[in-house]
Amino acid sequence: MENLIKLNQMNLAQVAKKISCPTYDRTKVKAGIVHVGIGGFHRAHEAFYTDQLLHDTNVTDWGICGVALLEFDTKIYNTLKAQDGLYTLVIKELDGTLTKRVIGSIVECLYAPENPKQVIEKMASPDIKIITLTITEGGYNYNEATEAFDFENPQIQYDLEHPETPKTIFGYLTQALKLRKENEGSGITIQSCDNIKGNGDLAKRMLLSYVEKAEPQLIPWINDYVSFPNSMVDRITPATSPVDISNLNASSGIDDAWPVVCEPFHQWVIEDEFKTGRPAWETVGAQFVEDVDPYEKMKLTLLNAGHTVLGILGALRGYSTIDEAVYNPEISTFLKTYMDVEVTPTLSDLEGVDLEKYKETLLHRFGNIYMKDQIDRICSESSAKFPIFVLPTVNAQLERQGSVDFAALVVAAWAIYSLGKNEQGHDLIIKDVMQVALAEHAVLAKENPALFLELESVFGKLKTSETFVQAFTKAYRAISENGVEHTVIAWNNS
Ligand code: CS2
Repeated sequence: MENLIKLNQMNLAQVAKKISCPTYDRTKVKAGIVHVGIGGFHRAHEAFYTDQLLHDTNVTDWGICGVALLEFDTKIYNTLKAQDGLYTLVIKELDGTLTKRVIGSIVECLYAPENPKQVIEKMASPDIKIITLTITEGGYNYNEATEAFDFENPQIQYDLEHPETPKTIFGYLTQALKLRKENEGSGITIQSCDNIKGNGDLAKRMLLSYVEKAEPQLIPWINDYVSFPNSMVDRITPATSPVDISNLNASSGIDDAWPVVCEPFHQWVIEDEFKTGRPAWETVGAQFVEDVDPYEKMKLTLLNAGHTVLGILGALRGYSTIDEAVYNPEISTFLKTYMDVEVTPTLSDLEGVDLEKYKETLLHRFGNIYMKDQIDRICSESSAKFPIFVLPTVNAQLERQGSVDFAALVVAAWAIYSLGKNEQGHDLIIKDVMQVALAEHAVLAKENPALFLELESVFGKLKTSETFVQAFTKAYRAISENGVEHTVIAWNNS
């Protein structure tokens, strides 16, 4: 692979002879957005939309400064930094064609663990009008059991004691907003891009809880000068595999150490609540609406929950990618029935969205055989995902006395999954901050399945619902005795 051209700003003209590249002058673009969390999802989505905007409109003040907040992000930071923020987006079309484009909207990169001050100052800088966040569902530090901010998190305690060298997003935002206020700076927008219902509202609530303890005098300023629009962000983005990297580089002749792969579908629905201006993202396909709730609810309970259903059942069954699970006819019938019988009735009051069409599109998206979306990715951090993706449907169904049998089967499958072996007896790679507690409860559940539901920070008060406990116990026993596939068949035919 000797003649590959290294992807970076200096080589861009040469790279452009091989692959579609930014045609705008990146050196003139300055950052107006700080984005925290520069993983694949951001780079397939917001950075993609923003690149298109820079390309189509020649604006120069809406570049992105990407921040790696965690030590875990060291590798991605080093890679992006070495490539001057450039990377290739590889879109895996439904017919197997690959659409490749170098994205140029990330014009700066910062690494917070090395230089927290620089990140705080950047967030407080007058050039920055928006801070966007992709910090994962668990990153909001919300405790399902107490329904409040989790002050017991040792990292939060650390931030309270070391305000100038924080580790969490809450410590950073507090210091940055404090500095902004001291500098008599303009207001700012904090925009969550995570898969959470009311993601802006939650970001605000959690931040204010922290600020109340850390810098209470800042609260009135935040209320007046900071907005937190809700948004719904959608594009399936598997983890980039070594094969994706070598295929791209061999076919294009460039050396990109970390391209991003994704599906063709993309959607971004945002509430238009920006304190000090925003990019005209609508010119490149984003939708600005008054109320994002219907879109969010639909996406979280159908797409993300659909992933969880396929992921957990598929993992136990021994599959490694989502398309394998969706092409098992019994599992896909199960998913369709779950969506029609248990989710759809809870969405009956949604206005402005076409549920039937959405469900149909979803099955095509899940079935994209070129994506090879990893079941390990989908099942990771399930303890943060179930409460957002699946349990709201369960609670709404219990309230309206509708069926919860399909959801209960998925939760039961998760309890068995948490024992750490699939049905072929192979180890499962479980990546979850609650892994130890999950494993302990999974063992207890072998004697008495309902004990799995004792994990209150995940299930809240669900264990007090007799209907759910019964459905869950029945499903747990059925899977333990007959395996996932037979149980799914039995449920499909019930
Ligand atoms: C997935 C999401 O992590 C998950 O469980 O459901 O990452 C999903 O691929 C994206 O939300 C798609 O927009």
